[in-house]
Amino acid sequence: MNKKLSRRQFMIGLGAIGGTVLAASAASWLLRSPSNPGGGALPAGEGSVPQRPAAMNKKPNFVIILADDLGYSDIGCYGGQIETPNLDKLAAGGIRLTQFTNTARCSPSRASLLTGLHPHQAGMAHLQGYFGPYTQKLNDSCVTIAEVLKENGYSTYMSGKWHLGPAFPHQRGFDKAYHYLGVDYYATESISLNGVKVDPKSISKNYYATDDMTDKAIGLLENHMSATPEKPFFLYMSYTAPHFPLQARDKDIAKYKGRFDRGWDALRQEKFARMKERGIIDPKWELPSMNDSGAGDWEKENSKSWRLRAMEVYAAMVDSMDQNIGRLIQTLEKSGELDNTFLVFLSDNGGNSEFLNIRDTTKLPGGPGYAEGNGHYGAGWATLSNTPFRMHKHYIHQGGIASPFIVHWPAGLKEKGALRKKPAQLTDVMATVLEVSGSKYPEQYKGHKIIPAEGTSMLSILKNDTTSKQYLFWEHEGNCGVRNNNWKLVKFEKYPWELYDLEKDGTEMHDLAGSQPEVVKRLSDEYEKWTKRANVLKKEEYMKYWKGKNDGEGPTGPIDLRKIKGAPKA
Ligand SMILES: [Ca+2]
Repeated sequence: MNKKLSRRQFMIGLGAIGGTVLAASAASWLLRSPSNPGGGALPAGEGSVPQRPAAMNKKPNFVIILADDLGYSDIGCYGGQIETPNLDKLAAGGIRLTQFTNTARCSPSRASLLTGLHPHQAGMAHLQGYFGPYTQKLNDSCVTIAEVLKENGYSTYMSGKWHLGPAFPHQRGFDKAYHYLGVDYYATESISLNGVKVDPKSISKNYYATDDMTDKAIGLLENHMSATPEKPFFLYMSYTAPHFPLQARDKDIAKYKGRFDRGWDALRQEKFARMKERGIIDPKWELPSMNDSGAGDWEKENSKSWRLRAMEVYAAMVDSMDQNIGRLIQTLEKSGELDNTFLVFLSDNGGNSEFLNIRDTTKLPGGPGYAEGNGHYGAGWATLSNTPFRMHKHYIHQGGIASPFIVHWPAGLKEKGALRKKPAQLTDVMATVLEVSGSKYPEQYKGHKIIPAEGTSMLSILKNDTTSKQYLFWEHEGNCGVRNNNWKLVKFEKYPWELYDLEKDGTEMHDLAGSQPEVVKRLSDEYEKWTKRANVLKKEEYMKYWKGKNDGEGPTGPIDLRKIKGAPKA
């Protein structure tokens, strides 16, 4: 396959026959900007998307769009500075949750999202690999949303990041899955379709991972509408953006030149005020200091130009993802399926403060994003991403686990643009999918007994902001937490429990553990019961299996808590 193929020829070569390419120029979902006059990232194609005949099955489709390392308030409709018109439009036509939480890290969050279990129950409490009973893959005691929906008559597709070890997605319920193993946004060597490597030579020279993942997803949807339009579908669109390395297209980076020049302190204050004005957060809440998240003051930052470039590239990565989401939504709209699609957008963990891995911080590599990969944007910008919350990816304080959560489903949710304040977590997505689709969750699957689903359907939250959910639980790397109504008990590994009243103090600034011992006891007892039920090991228990070294994905969190001003001493 040395000959360069068009995208259509390429898709046919991979078995996605019958698809047509969407005309990007006609897109109502591609809102244009001065720096992006064409609106779309890729050339326009020909034709239209086939539509499902009206008399056919009307079960809702599902599309879950997952961002990687995106903070709670990066996107426009959560008060952020980054332009995300397509996500904003979904929010304006749908519902936003303000108290949705993930599991603080890539693999655990993905495991919980897809299985409806806590990650420990699915074998994926840590990143893939490493830790004895925390296996290197989803275990046989869980089922994925794809497996459940496939058993209930759905076609199931995926494009993007998996990060759940073997078995790969086509072995866990996906009919067709483009699986991206790499993290480099310009490397074409690590894409497979249903486990078969895609020839890098067949991939466009204009390749950028976020665009290509979307292309592949659009191809899968177009093929579905041609080949099996009578069936409902599930698409898991799992972006790597804006996870490091910081790499984006020049035109997208140029758009953000100068946008962050005033630094994270001033921009965070402004965002905080905007979030209050828009009702995303409570006016009573206070803004923690940057030091509460291990970050320094902008004025004392001595690599400002490098930092600014990093944030401009990060913003461009999010902007690019939004443009691509626009193309995906346009495909759904043209096929006539958008209204009947239960579409979710969320992030797998909070903004990431892991250490910078660039030796010479005075160097600003040119070209598309950074020439030398693995750059991070650092704790200062991560704290801006997670405004108004404390801490970042890895941690169970709100900055680590708070996620944007947009649901767009015009056929089932009549209210438009509303905010919902009741708390929910990743396990609740499976429960919601089961209720919305009328699907049965199996007691057994392929001869294995399956752990009962953990979640509570979010449909009542989405419709009228009521919930029957009593407790929410989290654990990652020894950091842990439990929430019951307004009370949240949370701790850093090895440190004492902290107690917060999240209604009055949603940013976790006033620890009430000393004055409310009975609440601490009740919640900590529930937490201990949960750890036994959900196979949650203490860190010293799973660390005895540790044979590797700390390569940034090891067992040690990214910030030495002793360096955090005000942090309790061990
Ligand atoms: Ca992540």
